[in-house]
Amino acid sequence: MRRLLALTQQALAAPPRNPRMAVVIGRLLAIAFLLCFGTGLYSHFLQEPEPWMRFSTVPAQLYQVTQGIHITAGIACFPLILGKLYTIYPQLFQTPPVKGPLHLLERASIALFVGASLVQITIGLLNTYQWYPWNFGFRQVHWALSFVVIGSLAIHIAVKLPMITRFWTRNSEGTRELRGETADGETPTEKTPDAVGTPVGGVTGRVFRWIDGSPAAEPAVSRRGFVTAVGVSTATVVALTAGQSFAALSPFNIFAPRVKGTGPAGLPVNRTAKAAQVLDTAVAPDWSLTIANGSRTISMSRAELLALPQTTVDLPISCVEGWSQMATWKGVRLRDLLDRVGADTSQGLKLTSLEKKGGYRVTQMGPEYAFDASTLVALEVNGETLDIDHGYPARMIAPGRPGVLQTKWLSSLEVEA
Ligand SMILES: Nc1nc2c(c(=O)[nH]1)N[C@H]1C(S)=C(S)[C@@H](COP(=O)(O)O)O[C@H]1N2
Ligand SMILES: [Mo]
Repeated sequence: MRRLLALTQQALAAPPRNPRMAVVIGRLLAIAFLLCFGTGLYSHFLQEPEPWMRFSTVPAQLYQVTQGIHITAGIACFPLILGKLYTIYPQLFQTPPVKGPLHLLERASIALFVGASLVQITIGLLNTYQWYPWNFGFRQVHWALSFVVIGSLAIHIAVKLPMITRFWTRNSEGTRELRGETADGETPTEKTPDAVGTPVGGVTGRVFRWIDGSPAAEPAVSRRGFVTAVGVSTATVVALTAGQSFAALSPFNIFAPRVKGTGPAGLPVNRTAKAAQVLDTAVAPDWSLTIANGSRTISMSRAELLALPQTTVDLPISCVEGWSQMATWKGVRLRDLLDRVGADTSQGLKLTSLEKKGGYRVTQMGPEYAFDASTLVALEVNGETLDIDHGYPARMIAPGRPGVLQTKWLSSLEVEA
């Protein structure tokens, strides 16, 4: 058994499979994970704020940027994780498989880390295509898994810290040993494979031998070829998808599901009026928007809203799924309507849509958005009457908020006590 494991490890040896490469890719992955985690926390709390939380309404593109980073860094994790797994997977066959309780814990934490990360980025990617081939709530699972991923990442880094420091830079002790140098320029001593994670055959220039001592063919993958492959594939997936979030890359958006500039009024649609089952109610002649503050209630038709002073603002739709687009909105300042029912600037709002069912039929808006001068009950977009798919007869548009909270087909606004 031991011999079989050792043979397998030997057979899988290749120049990129060494601890220095594991550290180099590991660092990039850690950066990507932390970016995803930070921007993910922000996105989560925007959608499910604690009562005391207040958010910045400036710059209006804040969420567009944070969520664009979230999705783009998440996509970059695919080639990076595959590259990292490529460098380390011969170690799956290390002998003995388990050296003791601590070693078992270390290997279990890595298994958890790899498994959770792969599930996390996969469901995240499928979500950007609005494809849900599972029957659990995406948001809850993605949220819970993020703590498993970050927790096991912390354990992984702690356990590997000695190795990480040995291979941190090109001139770290371990890296130099890998190149066959020693710190004082003497002839290299025999490596201590256990301490560095068994770099079997992981040294350039070394003759590869089978376990019985016979020379083996040079591995087909050189270190440079490997770095190029990981680098190019990461750059490619980023370049071909980031255009959904970042306008400069828009012409190269090949794979991302949303294309800027398409849809009614040149703006993509996320949930259609048909899907939301508002085809009748949205065009009903007796539609009106109800605004209530305790017992003070007003009700306004679209014509009445159009007769009020109109404001024009440029604000983006920034979808949690990563796509975003700037648009020019025209409508009534929300705070003008709130003044009419005597709301004060410490009060938040409950928004209700005509939509029959769906997670975003009823949403909450904090006072920092409700009283911002650029938050509108929008009646037009890009110079046209709102299309029914963009929320006719009236929709909410506020700076810095996730697209899911830009409620379409408004029905009522209730000031919270
Ligand atoms: N009532 C309601 N409003 C909604 C949604 C919804 O499902 N129901 N989807 C939101 C989402 S996820 C986004 S990204 C934006 C998209 O706006 P658009 O379709 O006008 O581009 O609308 C939001 N408004
Ligand atoms: Mo969205």
